[in-house]
Amino acid sequence: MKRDNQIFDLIEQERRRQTSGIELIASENFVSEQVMEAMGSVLTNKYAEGYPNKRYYGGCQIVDQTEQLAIERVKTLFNAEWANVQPHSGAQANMAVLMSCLKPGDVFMGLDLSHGGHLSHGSPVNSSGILYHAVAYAVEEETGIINYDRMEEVALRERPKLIIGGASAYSRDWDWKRMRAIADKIGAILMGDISHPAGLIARKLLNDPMPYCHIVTTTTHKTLRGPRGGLIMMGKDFVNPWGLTTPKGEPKMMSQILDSAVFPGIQGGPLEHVIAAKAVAFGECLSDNYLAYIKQVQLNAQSMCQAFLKRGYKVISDGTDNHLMLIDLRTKFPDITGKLAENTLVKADITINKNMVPFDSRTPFSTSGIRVGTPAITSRGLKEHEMDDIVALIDEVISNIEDNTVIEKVAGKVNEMMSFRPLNAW
Ligand code: DSN
Repeated sequence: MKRDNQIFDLIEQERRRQTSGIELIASENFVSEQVMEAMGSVLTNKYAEGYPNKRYYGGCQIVDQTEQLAIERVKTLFNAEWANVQPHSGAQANMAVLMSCLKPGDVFMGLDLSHGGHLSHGSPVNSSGILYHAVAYAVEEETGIINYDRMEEVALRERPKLIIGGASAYSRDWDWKRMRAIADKIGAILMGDISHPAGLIARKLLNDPMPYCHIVTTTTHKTLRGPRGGLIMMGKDFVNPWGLTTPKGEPKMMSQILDSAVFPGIQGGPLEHVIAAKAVAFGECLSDNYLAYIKQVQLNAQSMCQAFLKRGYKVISDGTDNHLMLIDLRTKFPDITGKLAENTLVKADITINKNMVPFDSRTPFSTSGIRVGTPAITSRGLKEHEMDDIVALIDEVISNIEDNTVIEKVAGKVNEMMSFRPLNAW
């Protein structure tokens, strides 16, 4: 077969873009060579609908082993009793949990999207908000931090059947114990979506949701530094609270309901090449080397946060516990939108994303904020003393938003800074 130069030339251009720039999108990362190798392997050729040793296709004896290894490794990593590693994404994992715990029209509660929540936690344009009745809790305007007393008030008033903790743009740790107490008061299921800080949680740098949440979901490609994908876990499996029984009349375990929701509920054949890459990533996450990496991610975020504060930027909640921070540009640059900042920084080879800030006066398409995270630059080998240099470059661009000469000069510095760094230096 003739090589598809059109596509491979574009892939090479993307490799160069990733290599020469400073990547600060909080949800992105650079995987290791072996994660990439597993993803690009012959496992992509295999159909394996079903679960290990219960498949609808022959020839699954090898992929049964890779999938089982992924399950065992992630259970060890998070101290979970049960895991399903098949969800194609975090949104799919969340969809499967909602389908398992709710009927169409049922009430559930998540963090307001404009306060840092996720599309799949009840946005009106996502299946979570279309099929179910979503209500929201929020952060406090003065502090930018979740007020759990207010959360409890919303829960007691709205009586959601499911409560979701977790966010896409929230820099503080979660009080899972308090959330479980709120859920227990109204007989709700508590789900923790730890997609963003999963790596910090796995290595005990943040509060552990596993003892408190009934169900935990995550993506595998953010701080976990694995392939793009999702998974569902339970610290402890439990009998479903709705009286559902198996064909033999035995009470159904929650694990059976969740497995059926993933397949055949919302997905067909699992991506066994991606599952093998997840297994490789989980193995890496268990290593001392990853522990050093994820500690550095947190240290870099704290250092970057200080660098923004020092230059007069408003950081929501005035700090960070995890790998990201949300900057409200209005304090320093009232006329510059997140969209303009994002587009201009891209010209300087610095990638961030525009983001709504709590109580934003602008729309999600323009926004008053930017979200910045350290997992990807930490993978490139950058250390805490280099965070100030990066923030200085960001500040130079935003302070000279219409000056192409300055922007080009910054791009040159960025390219020089990144020129000798591999994508994954660990
Ligand atoms: N969770 C989003 C992000 O944080 O970028 C993607 O869905």
